[in-house]
Amino acid sequence: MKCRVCREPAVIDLRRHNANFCHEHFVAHCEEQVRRAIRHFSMIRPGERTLVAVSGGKDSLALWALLGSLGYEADGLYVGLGIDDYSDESHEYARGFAESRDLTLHVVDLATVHGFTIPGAASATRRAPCGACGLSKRHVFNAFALDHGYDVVATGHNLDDEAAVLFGNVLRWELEYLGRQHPALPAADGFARKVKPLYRLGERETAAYCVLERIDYQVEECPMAAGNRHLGYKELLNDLEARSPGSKASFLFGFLERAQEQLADTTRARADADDAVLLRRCTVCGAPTPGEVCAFCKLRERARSTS
Ligand code: Q46
Ligand code: ZN
Ligand code: ZN
Repeated sequence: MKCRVCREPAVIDLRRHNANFCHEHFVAHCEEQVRRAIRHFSMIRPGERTLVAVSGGKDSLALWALLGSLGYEADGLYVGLGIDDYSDESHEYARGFAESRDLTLHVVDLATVHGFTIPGAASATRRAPCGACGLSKRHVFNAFALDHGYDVVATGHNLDDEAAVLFGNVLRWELEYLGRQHPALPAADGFARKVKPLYRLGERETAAYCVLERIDYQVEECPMAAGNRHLGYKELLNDLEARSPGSKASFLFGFLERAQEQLADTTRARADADDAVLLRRCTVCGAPTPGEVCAFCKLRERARSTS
């Protein structure tokens, strides 16, 4: 197995690209995929301040490292979810990476700052934890970016994540979600720009990148992920990919090239026609919300009062 570029021994084969790469050219390949993603969707413009959502896992640490090697100055934000040992350990990985590269890592601990944890919120709402977790992370990242003058929030969603979300949305024909599923969501009143610079890299690639670049990351999966629908979709898509390499990428990239824009236009037109979706400010925290109190503040209230 030889590297496609230099013919030296390869360390990884990427069937989707019909290519093998040595360490050096695999890293160059990862950088090129991220560079292309950023350029194609104008994700980060020169001089902008970027906040990376850092979990301590392979994707967010690979993202932080890749942004650095492409010359972007990015700080990290770690959100403490209070998921027992898993959270303590993930914080250690995030902190270790930041220290080793002399990067700034901000921390918002849900329990300390907001008085609840994700397991607590899940039992208070009697719903799957990932709903409360996703809502809390989105809220905290956005609020932190706005409060601290960051122009853009970058998350480590990779090709596998995005293809699995797309699969779920198509399965139920969630047109509104499809209209909003995009690697770069523009800033709006009360919302920072959100970008996913890893959407062209698969999870096998981000893991290999970390291993080759000696980035220590949390391998253990979140214990609350069991039963998460997306895990099932990922397995299905992996089977498909094994039979037909490139399927995941053509599914996701085809959607982005040929369908997303029309769906986004339809969603926008519907939102414009519907007065009910006009956003006001949350009376508790000031975040944009269609109601009086935003979903995060409602969740926090519920989780605190039952804990
Ligand atoms: S951390 Fe949170 Fe994930 Fe754990 S509770 Fe679910 S959403 S699985 S990325
Ligand atoms: Zn090579
Ligand atoms: Zn609020």
